[in-house]
Amino acid sequence: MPSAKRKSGRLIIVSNRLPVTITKRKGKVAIQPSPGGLATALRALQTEKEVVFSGWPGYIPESRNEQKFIDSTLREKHSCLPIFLTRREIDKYYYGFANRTLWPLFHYFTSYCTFEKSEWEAYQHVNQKFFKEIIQDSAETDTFWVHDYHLMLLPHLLRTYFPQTDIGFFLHIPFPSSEIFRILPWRNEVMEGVLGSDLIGFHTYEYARHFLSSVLRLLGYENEFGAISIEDRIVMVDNFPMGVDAQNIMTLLRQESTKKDIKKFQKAVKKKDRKVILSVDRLDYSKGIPHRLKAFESFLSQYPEWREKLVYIMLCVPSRTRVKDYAFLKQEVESFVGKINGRFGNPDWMPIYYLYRSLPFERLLPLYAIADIALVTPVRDGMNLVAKEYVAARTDDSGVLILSGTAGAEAELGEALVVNVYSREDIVDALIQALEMSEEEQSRRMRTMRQRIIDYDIHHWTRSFITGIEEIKNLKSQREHWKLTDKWKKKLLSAYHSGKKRLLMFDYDGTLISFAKKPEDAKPDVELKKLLLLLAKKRKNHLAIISGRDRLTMEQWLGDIPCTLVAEHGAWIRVDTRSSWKAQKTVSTEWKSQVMPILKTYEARVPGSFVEEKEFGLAWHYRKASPELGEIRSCELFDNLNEFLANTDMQLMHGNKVIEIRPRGVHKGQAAQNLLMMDTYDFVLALGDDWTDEDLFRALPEGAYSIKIGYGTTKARFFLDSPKNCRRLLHDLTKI
Ligand code: GDG
Repeated sequence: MPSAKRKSGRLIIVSNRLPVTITKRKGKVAIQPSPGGLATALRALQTEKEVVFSGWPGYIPESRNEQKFIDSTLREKHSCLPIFLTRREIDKYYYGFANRTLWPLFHYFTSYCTFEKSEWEAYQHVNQKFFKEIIQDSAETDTFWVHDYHLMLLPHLLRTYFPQTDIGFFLHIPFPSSEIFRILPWRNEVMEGVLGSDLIGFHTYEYARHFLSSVLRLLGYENEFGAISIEDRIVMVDNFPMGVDAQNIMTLLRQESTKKDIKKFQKAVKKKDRKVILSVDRLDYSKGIPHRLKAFESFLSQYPEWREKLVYIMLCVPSRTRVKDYAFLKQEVESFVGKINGRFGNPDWMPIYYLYRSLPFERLLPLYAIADIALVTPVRDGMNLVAKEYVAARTDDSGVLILSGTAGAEAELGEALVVNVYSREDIVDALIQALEMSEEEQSRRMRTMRQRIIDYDIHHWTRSFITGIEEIKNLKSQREHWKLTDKWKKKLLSAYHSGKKRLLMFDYDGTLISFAKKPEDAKPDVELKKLLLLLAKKRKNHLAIISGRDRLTMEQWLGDIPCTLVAEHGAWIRVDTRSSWKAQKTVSTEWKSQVMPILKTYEARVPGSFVEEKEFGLAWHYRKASPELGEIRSCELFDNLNEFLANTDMQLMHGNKVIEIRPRGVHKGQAAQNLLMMDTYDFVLALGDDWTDEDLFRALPEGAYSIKIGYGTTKARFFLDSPKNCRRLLHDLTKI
């Protein structure tokens, strides 16, 4: 494979298709860069970073020599790393899994979905192929930006090969509700594939929310304001609404050739002052074309006075013609257009100008310029750039945009006439409102939208996404800084080694042992008991296990270890095996009889949740409940109890999948202070995972080693990513 000029720290844009068009005429291959807002905006980033495109060139070479020629030309002259696909791969991966499974599923057309194992295998194979080809020509210092539903497995593949590299993924189509996504037999693989990224972008907040909800339900990963912690990585999910190249549109409109075309078109279709309605779509079932035609037919029959006073220009761009649903759609649309033209047309007037072809962008712009109304009514659309291009092209602020609420663009174009595409009446009403709208109103609506389109253009979009990746890169290096690296671990072990009196304070659940679905299942295993015993028996050590658990469980599970046990977050203490349990604070427990019924109601309302009664406290656990219901109800319960317990001596805590009520002033920090006063320690180590452990970290003297297991805001000095790594640290301590 000839090597593209390699510079470290490049931005590699990976998408199904390269932004080039390859044609062959009279035996000669010609390669042209494809125009288009996205490719231009990405190329514009060249000034800051070398940009390389990787993807299928859209052409199957006829010989090895031809492939070699295309390959080297693309590398040398177009900054492209081509991935050549065979006819079979294109059929099964592109037309198959991508366009007959993911596309309809993500657009809520479940009845159009096929779930063919061989197509899924081809999808995996092509994602692997992309991966293998890309790594041959890239380095860990490169940044990868993977695009769209064709390559959802690629981020994970890249992550396993380059653990430290920066990877972004952007989905151009909607991400459906988790109820729809879970239909996919290979949902977890697809999800894990995408989660290999550092930054995952969607057009709208809704799609991001749907994605986060699927991640939670299917894989159990929670998020904090869009940040998901997966082992020692952080994955950020956010929305980046894509824009259009508004400046370029305005420049093209000022060109003489465009002005000429506008005049020509006006003469041809606007004669007799006819109003022009325009739609521009790929011929795709997600674009709602039949719904729109039905509405247009109703409009013509309900408002005969408008006949001959308008024309509807309908540009349909051929798309995925080898998928059978698309071929049926073409037939359906064409017969409908014929029916409407036949029913309402006359030798002087055709209601619909139907164009089934692709036009160069410069020829499309005059259509935007002459259209009084743009009728953009997709059934479901990730964003819809046609709506934005129309607005950008209305340089005199005239014109009306009719837009369906199910297009992502609706989130930013609220001044449009927003319609429900399934309601014929809605579209008819919007058409009449648009036709009768005053110039002032048109301009008021259009001006606001146009300014937004200019401000948030395609360049703004590429830049925000790249900045998003940079921000995560900084976050990653900050995390590295706080991580208990080998260097810091060595320092800790050496301080432990030279310590003469050492206090070790360990939390139990989530620190020494991983969480289990049922609290009673998180028993200490043989290895853990052995490690704790070894540490407790060292003459210089004072080991304390400080937990929120009740004293009975602690006694049963850890009672034989010669260490201090602290139960119920510090309410009870057993100093050593010779002493008995002592309450740290005596408080009344009368409140329990009032709070218990409230907790029981929630136990009944949230399947899988349960109430735990402790001597001084009560806890409602929801780890086993449906994650979303659990979160909603827990917040509700927290609010209810907060009011109820105000002015009492009880304190309310929202811990890790638990709501707990305990006496005020009893917390792990208090317990730690009591322990610190028992002797003079020259080495102090505290381990914890939960926010209840933050009290413990806060109470530590300067120089103490405090480690949070897992990530999140903390007072601890260091992070360790999991109980598994915490266990490793205990092993190392026992070896000293
Ligand atoms: C996917 C998502 C999301 C149209 N006809 C011609 C032509 N076009 C250009 C338009 C526009 C683009 O194609 C169409 O973009 P859309 O956004 O409307 O739709 P999809 O193709 O389905 O795109 C969509 C998009 O990705 C971006 O993330 O918005 O939701 O489905 O730019 O101008 N261009 C030329 N000739 C034509 O005849 N040259």
